[in-house]
Amino acid sequence: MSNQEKVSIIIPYYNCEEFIEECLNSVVSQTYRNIEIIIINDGSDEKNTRSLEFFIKELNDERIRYVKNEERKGVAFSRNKGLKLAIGTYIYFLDSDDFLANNAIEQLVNKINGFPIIIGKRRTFIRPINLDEQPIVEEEPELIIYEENRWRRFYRKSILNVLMRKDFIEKHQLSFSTNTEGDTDLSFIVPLVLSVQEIPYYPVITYYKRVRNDPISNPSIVQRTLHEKLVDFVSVYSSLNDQYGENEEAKIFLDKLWMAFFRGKIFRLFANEELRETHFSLLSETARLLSNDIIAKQPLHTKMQLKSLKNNDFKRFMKITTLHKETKEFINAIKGFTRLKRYIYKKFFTKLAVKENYVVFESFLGKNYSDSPKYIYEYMVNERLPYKYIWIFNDKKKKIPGNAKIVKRFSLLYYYYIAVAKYWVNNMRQPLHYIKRDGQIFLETWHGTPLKKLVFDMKDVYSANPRYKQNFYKQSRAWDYLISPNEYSSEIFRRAFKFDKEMLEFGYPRNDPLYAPDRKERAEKIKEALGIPKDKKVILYAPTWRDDEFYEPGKYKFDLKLDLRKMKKHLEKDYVVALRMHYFIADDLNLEGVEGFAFNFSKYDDIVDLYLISDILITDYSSVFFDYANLKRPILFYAYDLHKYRDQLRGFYIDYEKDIPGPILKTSDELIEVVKNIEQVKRKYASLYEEFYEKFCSWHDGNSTKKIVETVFLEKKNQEEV
Ligand code: C2G
Repeated sequence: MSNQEKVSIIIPYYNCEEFIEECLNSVVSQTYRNIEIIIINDGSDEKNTRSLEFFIKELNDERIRYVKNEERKGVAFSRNKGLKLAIGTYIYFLDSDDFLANNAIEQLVNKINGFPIIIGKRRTFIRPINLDEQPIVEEEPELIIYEENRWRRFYRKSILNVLMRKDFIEKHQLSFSTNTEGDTDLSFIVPLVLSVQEIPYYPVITYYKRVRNDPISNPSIVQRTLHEKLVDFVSVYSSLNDQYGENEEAKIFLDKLWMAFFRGKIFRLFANEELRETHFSLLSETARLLSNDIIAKQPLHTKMQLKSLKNNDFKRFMKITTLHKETKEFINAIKGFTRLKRYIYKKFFTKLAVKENYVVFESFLGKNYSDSPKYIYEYMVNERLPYKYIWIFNDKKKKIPGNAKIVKRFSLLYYYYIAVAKYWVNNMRQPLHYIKRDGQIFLETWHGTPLKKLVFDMKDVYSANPRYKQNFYKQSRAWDYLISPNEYSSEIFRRAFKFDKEMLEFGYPRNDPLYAPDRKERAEKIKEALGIPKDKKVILYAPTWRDDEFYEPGKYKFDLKLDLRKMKKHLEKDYVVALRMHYFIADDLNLEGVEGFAFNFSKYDDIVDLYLISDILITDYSSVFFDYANLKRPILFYAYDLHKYRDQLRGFYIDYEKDIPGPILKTSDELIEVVKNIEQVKRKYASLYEEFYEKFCSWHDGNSTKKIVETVFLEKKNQEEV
C-alpha cells in the first residue's frame, strides 16, 4: 500500500459534541496512516468547543491540525479554509457527525490510480451502527467508470466521500461559494465535473452518513426549514446557471436538480399560506431559466405549472397546483379504506362545525378504560355536567359506566368525533395526522411522573420509531393543557416536551381513589371480584417495558425474571402475587404450577384498583411507584438490569440508587427475604419515604380531578357566560 502520498481530511465542526468522538475515532484509526486531519471549529459554543478541544487533547495525535473561526462562518468558508491549509496530495471532506469505515482512505487511495478524483459508496443511517457487525466485503468489486453519465453521482449535491488530487483542485481553482448556508457544494461540484471526462466510483461502503434524529433542537444543515432551503437553492441555481448555463452538460445537471427540488417539494412549498407568494416569486424567477428540453419531458400538470411560473401568473399556478394536489390525494385515498377514512376526515369532517359540548376520551391508545381520562370522565358524569361523552377503544364492545358513546379507534366515526369535538382528553400522544382546529381544546393528562429521560432530554433514541423526536414535537404543539403530578414533573415536561402552554399543577386525577375515604371497602370489593382470597395479602409486580426488546414498533417483549415457583414456596401462606405487565408488552405469561398464587392482571383495565388491593409493590423503572407511594405502602425495586437500562437505553432523571423509597433487589431470593422482613424494611426506609412523598405526592389530596375539571371545563364556561 503506497503510504507516501499524504491525504488531508478536512472536517468542519459546529456544535457537534454528541457525534464528534465517533467521527474522529474513525479517522485516527484509519488503516492508511499518512493523513493530516484538519478540524475547523466553526464558531461553536463554549460547551461544544470545550468537548472538542478536550477530545483532541485526549487523542493526542500529532496528525491533527486544529483551527477556529472566531464566529460561525458556515461549512463552505470552513472547507475553503481547510483547503488553503492542506498540504496533502489528496483532499477528502468529512462531516463531523458522520464517520468512516476504518479502511476508507486506503481503499480510495489504492483505487484512484491515474484519476484526479474517485467516489466511494456511502451508507445513510439513523440508528447507531456497530461497524463490527457490518458485512465483510468478500471479493473486491470492480471500479465503475462514469463518463457522460458521471453527473448522476452528484445528484445528492454533496462532495462528501470524494477523494481528490489537490493539484487538480488548484489547477481548476475549485472552491465553495459562501453566499448561502445550504447547497454550497454545487459551486465546487459543477466546475469539478466539467473538468473531468471520467469519474471512477468504487462501490464499497467507505462513508457513514448520519441522519440526525433531532431536527428540532439540533438540526443538521439539510434539516433546516423548507423556506431556507428554497432561498438557498434558487440563489445557487441562478448563479451557477449564469456561470455554466452555456455548457450543455452542466445545464442539464442544474435543470434536473431544479426539477427534482420543485417536484419533490411542491406541495409542502405551497401548503403554508403566508409563504406561498414568496415561494412563487422565488421559483418563477428561476423557472424562466429552465431549458425547453427539460420542460418538454415533464408531465402535463408540471408543464402547466411551469408555464404559469414563467408567466408570473400566481392565480393560475395555484389553481393548477391545488387541482393536482386534490387529484393526487383523491387517487391516493381510494387505494384503501384507511386512506379513504383519513381523506374524508381531512377534506370533510374537519370542515364541519365544532360541537361545543362534545368531549372525547382516550386512554393508552384505546387499550383500556383507565388512568386520568377515566377519572375526569366519571367526575363529569357524576356532576351531571352538560356534555356529550365519547370514549375511544380498540374494542368496540367495551362496556363502561355512564352514557358515553363507544367508538372504535380509527373508525370513520372516530374521525368524525375527533374532528368535531371541542375537547379531547388523552393520556398519550394523538395520531400524527390529527388536525387541531381553531376552537378545539386538547387536554393531555400524560401517564406518569417521569423517571426515564423523555424526548428532547434523550440523547439517542433506541425505540422502534427513529422519527420519535420530530413526531413528538409536532404532536405536543396541539396540547392546550398538560397535567403535572408534582413540581419535578412540571420542570421536566416543560423542557423535555418543549411545552409552553398551560400546565395544570393539581396532581393526577388517577390518584384520587388512593385518597378516597372508602378505599378499604373498595379494596375488599375488588379482591372479591378478582377472586383473591380475603385472608391473603397481595404483592403487585408491575414492571415497565424495555426500549430495545421489541418485535415491531409498539409491540414489546418481556422476559419474566421473577421465580414464581420459589416465591410460592416461601410466601404462599400469607401472600398472592398480582402480575401486571406494561401495556406495550405483547407477550403472554406462563403461570403453570403457580395457579392460585400468581394472577395475571396484565389485561385488567385500571392499575389503580391493583394499587388499592396491594400491600407491597414490586416494580423496576416504571413510573407506577410515584403513584403507589401515595398509599405510603412498601415498594421494592427489582432492578436486575439496572446497569443496562439506565446507562445504555435511557438515562434517569433521579439518582436511582439514592432517591427511591425502597431497596434495590437483583434476585428472587433477595425479594423473598425482604418480603419476609417487610416490617423491618419499612422502618429502614421510613424517613427516605417521607422525603419521597413530600417531593412527588404532596400535591395529591383526592381533589385533583375536581380542580382540573373546574379549570378546563368550567372556568372557560364561566368566562364565556360572563
Ligand atoms: N402501567 C401499568 N402497568 C405497568 C406499567 C405501567 O398500568 N406494568 C401504567 C401506569 O399508569 C404507569 C404508566 O403506565 O404510570 C406509564 O408506565 P411506565 O412504566 O412508567 O412507562 P412509560 O409508558 O414509558 O411512561 O412520564 C412517564 C413516562 O412517560 C413513563
